[in-house]
Amino acid sequence: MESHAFENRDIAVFGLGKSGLATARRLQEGHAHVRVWDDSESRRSEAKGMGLEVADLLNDNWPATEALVLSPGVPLTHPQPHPVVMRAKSAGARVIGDVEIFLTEKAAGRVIGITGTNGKSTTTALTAHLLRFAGREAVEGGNIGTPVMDLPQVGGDGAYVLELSSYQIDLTPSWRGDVAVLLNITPDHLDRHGDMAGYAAVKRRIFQNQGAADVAVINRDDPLCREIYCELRRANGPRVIPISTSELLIDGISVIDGLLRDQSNGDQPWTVDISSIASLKGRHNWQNAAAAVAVARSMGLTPDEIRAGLKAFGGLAHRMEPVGCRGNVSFVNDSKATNAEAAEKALTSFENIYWIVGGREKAGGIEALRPHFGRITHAFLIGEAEESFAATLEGEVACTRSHILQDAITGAAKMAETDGTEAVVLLSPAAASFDQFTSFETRGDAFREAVTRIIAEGS
Ligand code: UMA
Repeated sequence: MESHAFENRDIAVFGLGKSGLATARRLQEGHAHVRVWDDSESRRSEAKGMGLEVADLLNDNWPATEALVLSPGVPLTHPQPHPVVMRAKSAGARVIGDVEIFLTEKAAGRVIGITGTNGKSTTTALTAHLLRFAGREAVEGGNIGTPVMDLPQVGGDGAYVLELSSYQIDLTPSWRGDVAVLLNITPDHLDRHGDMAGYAAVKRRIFQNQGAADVAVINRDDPLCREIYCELRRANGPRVIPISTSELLIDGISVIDGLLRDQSNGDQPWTVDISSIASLKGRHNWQNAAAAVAVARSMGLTPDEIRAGLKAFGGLAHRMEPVGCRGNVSFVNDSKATNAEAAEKALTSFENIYWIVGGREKAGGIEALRPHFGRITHAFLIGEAEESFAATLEGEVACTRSHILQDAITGAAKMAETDGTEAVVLLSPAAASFDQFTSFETRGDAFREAVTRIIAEGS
């Protein structure tokens, strides 16, 4: 996606991670005069190597610079604005993000924006998958990983499915989604938004500027979302589709005990049983499925297209990813669960669990998971958190100190195999990976590779 909005004009880009580099390059291809900077020396030299003009935006003058494109990870308002933000403001430049530029550059296609504290990556991936499975042109990007400026142009019937973090919404003053989704709002990133009210206000902006032709999908189960739902219903704004996993909705989409029921069009409901879809295990995934189905319906997909698409969804890597089965044992990679809250979702989705847990401990450890210890048959502890987690589990869950992932996998697979009934070997570490791996992805990849070998040996 070339960017021509700033052709022959001056623009600054601060933050040279994935999104900043993509934006700077697209702007440069579109003949803007782009100056870039990053607090990290190595990022600056990488940018220089790519032919970008590196300029000290913190100390240089800002002659005629119209806008500063700020990376989402750079503080805009809290705990305090980064000095480059102050510099831009005093020079009269607008401070925006890559999504703002994207909106001015996209030529055609509908824009679907998905936000929420949890579940937005799965919902984004599932929505794009449903559309593509039904033969539609759809691309996904944003917080999910692909910077929006790296997305291709889609045709008039195509769709951009964007996962938007609160940081990205905050940097997109003219945001408007043809379809906008709000999944939930629980405390997160409060350091960057001041307090809960500030965070919720930014999330609320996913529905800003929407008109009667637009669609708002919102989770009625979440208290803060319910307030927003009521406001939206009262206003003369978008068509609102509520979703719920706890109450049967006669004007929306509900998933009760795994049965998804859609009555969002107000006519005859149709249903699909998603309880046995491995990639959509757990109530949190039912909520994600309800949201994705609401979007798919509003994009004109038929119930049959949606049923087929849901069943073919493979899920996201490292998020309760089914890796395979051997005999009575299934193996699940939930390496993305780097804290107790995230691991809780996996623990409540399975029973007879052989749990691989540990890594670099986060505040609170695994104490919050105590109510679910009854689902765990045996725990295999790894990494720095080994002793601390063993102390929490003591007297409630039998443990093996495996130290490293490889030994935990071998031990868990062996023990689960002799279990006799259906069992799951679950990597859901409830801790960061950095003591033994470079990222949660490399930890999950190592799990997947080891399990693939174990399954191959058994067959
Ligand atoms: N930097 C500074 N000074 C600062 C802070 C950062 O110079 O004070 C520089 C860093 O040195 C680095 C760059 O800014 O070079 C990093 O920018 P960034 O953190 O915004 O990262 P990107 O690589 O551009 O990735 C961003 C999103 N990152 C964040 O929001 C923190 C990615 O979301 C997103 O996938 C990517 O754009 C593509 O759109 C990641 C994320 O962690 C997954 N998101 C948070 C979350 O999900 O909780 C919001």
